[in-house]
Amino acid sequence: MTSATDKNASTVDAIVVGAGFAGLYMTHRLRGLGLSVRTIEAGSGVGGTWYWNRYPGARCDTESMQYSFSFSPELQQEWHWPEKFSAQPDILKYANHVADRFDLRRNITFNTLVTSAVYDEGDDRWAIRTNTGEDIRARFCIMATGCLSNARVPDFKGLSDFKGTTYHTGHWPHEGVDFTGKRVAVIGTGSSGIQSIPEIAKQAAHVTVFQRTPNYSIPARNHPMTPDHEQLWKSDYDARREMQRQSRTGIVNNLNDVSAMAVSDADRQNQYTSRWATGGTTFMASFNDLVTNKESNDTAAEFVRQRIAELVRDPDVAARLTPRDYPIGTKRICADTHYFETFNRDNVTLVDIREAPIEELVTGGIVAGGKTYNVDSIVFATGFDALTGALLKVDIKGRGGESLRVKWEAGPRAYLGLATAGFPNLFMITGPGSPSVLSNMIVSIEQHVDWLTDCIGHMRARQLHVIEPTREAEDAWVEHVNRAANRTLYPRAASWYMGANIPGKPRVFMPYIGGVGRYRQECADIAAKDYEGFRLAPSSRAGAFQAAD
Ligand code: FAD
Ligand code: N01
Repeated sequence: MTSATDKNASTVDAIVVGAGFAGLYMTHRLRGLGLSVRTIEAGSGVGGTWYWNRYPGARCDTESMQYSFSFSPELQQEWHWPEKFSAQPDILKYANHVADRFDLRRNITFNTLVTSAVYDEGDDRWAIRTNTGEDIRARFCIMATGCLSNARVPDFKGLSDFKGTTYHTGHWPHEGVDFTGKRVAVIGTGSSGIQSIPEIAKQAAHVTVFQRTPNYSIPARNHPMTPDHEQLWKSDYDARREMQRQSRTGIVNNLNDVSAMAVSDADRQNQYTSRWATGGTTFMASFNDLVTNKESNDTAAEFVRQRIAELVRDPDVAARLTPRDYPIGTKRICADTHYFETFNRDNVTLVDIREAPIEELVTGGIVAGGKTYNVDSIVFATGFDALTGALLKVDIKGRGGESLRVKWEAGPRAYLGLATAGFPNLFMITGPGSPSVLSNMIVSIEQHVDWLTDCIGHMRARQLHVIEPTREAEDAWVEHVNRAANRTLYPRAASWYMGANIPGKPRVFMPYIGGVGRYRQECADIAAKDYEGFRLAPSSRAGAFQAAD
């Protein structure tokens, strides 16, 4: 019999890959079911995103009162967030607190990468291998590997020729970086670039920003948590959490539930002005059709363009920083602290690499548009192989040795974004085909983990040991996800949602845009109909679930 506390057990009921928020909560719930669990984490600590992304300025842009676990009433009452949008060190502190408070570390093996997972049909178990040479067998394999965990440095010509220091925002050194007196290049102007550039510019001698696509960004207007705001949430947490769960994005954002075209010009302008003044990405909740109606979207985009023109002194620089060729919100909207104003500083230069493409890296810097920019350090704020990258890094083989990489060659296919046909008892938390990155991810993580816990509990009660979606159900879900995406403006942008940031990656809109509340209901309905679309079967062996102590 395997003990739930035994980190060294080589056969367990469930293996959880990853110890970010998803892996932590999954471990907690599976242990609560009495299953034996091993959680394997590549990093040396918990927290996932918040363990790896330690770049200057890193913070959440979902309000902390909402970007936090709801599963424990005590936890949410006890915890104090210092700011409206908390910084990375505070979110990491929270993840560590959760791990300690619920005694999760005893299940976690750190500094270990899962390299392969192969389904053994003779035994209905997954055979998992790690980079430390360990083999673990598990009934369930739960991939809590993260949607934005596979950091990517583009394959620039001459990459290894550069002799200065290089950093990726998603792999920032734990000891921090001192840029004092340094000439720094930042490549990339997504959320990570937009957060880090103002902070790096405060310290460095000079910052050269290499921008391929300008981004829409809303001032975060972050501030210390006020006792009133904290109390407002804590005195009403149950109801507010329920609102989050039933909402479209997992965020209570006071959605103005009317079309931007249904109001007068003055009312529309007032709505945008007021949201801009409040700050944050809930700007996109100004009207209910900003991501579905191009005419409405144009009004919001134009409002932001006008603000950029006001914030940036040099009109040429302002023009280059102004997004024009994709609808606002169809690449992940950003929230910033003095991003556009940073380009008014004497020590910041913008290089538009659409006009002057990066040709190569050389010993002393970057050559773009025929000009050499000499720098001491390069910061790659170039993003992630999102949604599928971390999953496909693991060599996953299902029934008949089918490879997940091969199955997903033309894009990910998963039923509910939770499981994929041919790969029994393999689950993905916030996988492609679920709301995941289009939502407050902690809400989506909790929903997936709770659903899975109920599902595994249901199986155990009925002595069922194998669950797998049917190809028909999966095809229908993928079709549903695609139809939902095509009703929106999202496919019009070359975004990482579409896989467009990775050369050769199939262009498929990966997350499910149906909305957090609707998706929750769809998952609940499927469970209520005896897990419609899944095939559940008893194992060939008896007594397959192991009791934990
Ligand atoms: P992760 O936190 O990515 O954790 C996955 C873990 O799995 C990692 O620790 C990784 O090391 C480990 N892992 C992966 N593969 C393997 C393997 N093969 N073997 C062993 N271990 C493995 N979301 C929001 O909703 N609101 C926000 O404001 C917000 N801000 C963000 C800011 C930044 C800078 C970034 C990068 C993302 C942000 N996100 C935000 C998204 C964020 O990723 C999620 O909110 C959430 O933290 C994801 O948790 P997770 O556990 O699913 O994945
Ligand atoms: O990555 P990104 P990120 N040559 O992919 C550019 C979350 N997050 O790390 O747009 C030159 O968004 C690329 O250009 P383009 C959030 O979900 C949240 O910033 O592809 N440039 C782009 O400008 C976010 O969306 C927060 O043309 C290249 C940039 O690099 C997600 O994580 C903070 C290039 C990459 O932007 C990812 O954000 C941070 C190349 N070859 C992250 N390749 C919050 O505030 C890429 N680029 C909540």
